Amino acid sequence: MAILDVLNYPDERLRRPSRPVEAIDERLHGLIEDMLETMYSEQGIGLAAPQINHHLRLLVMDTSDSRDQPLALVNPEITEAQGEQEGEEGCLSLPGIYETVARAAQITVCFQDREGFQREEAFSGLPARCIQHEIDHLDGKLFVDYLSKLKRDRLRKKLEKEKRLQATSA
Ligand code: K1U
Ligand code: ZN
Repeated sequence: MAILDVLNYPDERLRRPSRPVEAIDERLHGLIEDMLETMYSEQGIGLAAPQINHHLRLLVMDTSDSRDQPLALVNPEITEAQGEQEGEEGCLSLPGIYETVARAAQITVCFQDREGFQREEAFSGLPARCIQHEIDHLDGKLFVDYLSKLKRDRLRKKLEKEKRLQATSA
């Protein structure tokens, strides 16, 4: 198992759409284990493959308080979405940035599990939010894309300032 580097915004590789997973084999199982280890070590509740520069339709998550209920969703597709919920989101590719985003409140997701079985499951609350955030990553979309231009401009300035400070202290 290994802890992998997470790409940071505004890295253009985060904008690349991911391709479907074709084979659920030992290699994919190794990638899933590495992604889970990376997610737990970064204290995340989810991680999408493109964030670690693997442009595959694969996400892992664990929204349990006990941090012992890992899930891997291969080729996930939202087949139904209902209602709306506003909630705070963070992103391991934008450390320290938290913003409120509106998402569907309940979703039904079709996916393959890590054994390759086709499943369809309903999610609500934080798991539903997390899956929508991660599927956005698979499509090259980031939660900051939902913010107003004013908020995005403020965020860009904040990140540029942080980069300048890092460069002067190095
Ligand atoms: O995909 C990622 O970058 C991981 C991200 C997932 C996520 C968090 C919150 C809402 C939707 C999706 C994180 O795990 S960020 C860190 C985190 O654990 C967190 C941040 C805010 C609220 C809850 C958890
Ligand atoms: Zn994210």
